[in-house]
Amino acid sequence: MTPLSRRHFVLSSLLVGAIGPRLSIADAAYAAFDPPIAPDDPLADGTLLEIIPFIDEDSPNFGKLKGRGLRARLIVDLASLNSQTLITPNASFFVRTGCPESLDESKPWRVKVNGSAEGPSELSVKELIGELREMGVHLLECSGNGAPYGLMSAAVWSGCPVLEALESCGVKVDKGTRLRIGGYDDHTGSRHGRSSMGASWIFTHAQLHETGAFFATHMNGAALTPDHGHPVRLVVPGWYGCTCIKWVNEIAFVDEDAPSTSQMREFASRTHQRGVPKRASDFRHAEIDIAATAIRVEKWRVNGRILYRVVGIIWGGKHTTDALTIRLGKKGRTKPVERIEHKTCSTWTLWSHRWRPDATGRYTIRLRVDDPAIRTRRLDRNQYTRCVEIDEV
Ligand SMILES: Nc1nc2c(c(=O)[nH]1)N[C@H]1C(S)=C(S)[C@@H](COP(=O)(O)O)O[C@H]1N2
Ligand SMILES: [Mo]
Repeated sequence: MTPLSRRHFVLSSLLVGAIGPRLSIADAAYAAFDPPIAPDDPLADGTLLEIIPFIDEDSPNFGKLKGRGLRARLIVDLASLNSQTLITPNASFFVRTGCPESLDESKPWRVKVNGSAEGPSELSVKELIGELREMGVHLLECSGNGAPYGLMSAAVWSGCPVLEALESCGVKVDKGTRLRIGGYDDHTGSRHGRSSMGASWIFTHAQLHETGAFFATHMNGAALTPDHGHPVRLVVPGWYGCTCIKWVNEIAFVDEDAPSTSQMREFASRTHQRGVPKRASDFRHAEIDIAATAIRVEKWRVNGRILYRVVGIIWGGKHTTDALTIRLGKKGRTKPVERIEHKTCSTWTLWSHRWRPDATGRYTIRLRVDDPAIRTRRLDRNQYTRCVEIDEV
């Protein structure tokens, strides 16, 4: 740490004690110096006073696994994200559906290969993966990610691309092939909540090829944990988490007119389908469009005046953009986000924006991408907007 940031840290750590509940997210105080504040930024001489909480949002028990099986959730506290924590440690990675209690790993895991003209009809994980390779950093987002948007995390994955894995096991995958990739999902005996059982998704050869979909056995250098799909899961870069099947136990060759799976139907609206297509071939790619949200609003005192800094993230999409805009409140003007270097779509990127509100009151923080060539279905619908109450200007 530089002396400057250390000074800030001491002040803010004192404040954590002094202000209490409003700074209950102690981590957020650390995060507040990051993304880094440039030496020539007026904030460099300022004092962080507090993190303004978002209003009208649930405040779950962040970072703690709650519930089991289909009801299990671990929700990430985005407020504490900084440039050092953009890779989510395994124990903090979001969980949507815990390991089924009935899953039996005492026997060697087998992945069935059904409907293939050539090659084995069953594979061990070792046979399927071959030589383990690093697949890079990829963000996963649950398609049902609502405020406070903590069903999202990023990890460095290791495994093997689906097409390559199958080819090297002698399972031929032609260009016209459709594969249904299924995972263990028997939650019988546990309570389901609103989710239903059965987890498989159907992909075309082109989709597997273009996304670089891969089977993963490791995240951040360690074997997958039971809740993240041990011994093997699918990761489909750029697509919603509902396609990233955990506990993979079946790969099936299916026909052009194969019906959509129960998982596809369950997640149809959340993956932006028109209605609930009966056939898998009528499903659109479950791509994550570029999206952005604020993750915290910092209140600073700089030379005796109050200044706010909105920190947020941008993720998803296929191409990076320099056209992210922010609008603060109904009367606010739409402005380019002040500090952003968007260099990758495979994971999230931090941005920040200083703000001096004209008046106290309630402000909605709305992000947009000012580029008609970029599809932003969720931002267009005002998903990911957040609201703060400003009590001092
Ligand atoms: N077998 C199986 N795989 C599954 C699911 C499931 O219920 N069963 N849930 C999916 C959903 S909806 C999401 S968002 C991701 C979440 O992965 P994670 O819990 O490792 O973060 O797993 C996907 N894979
Ligand atoms: Mo999900």
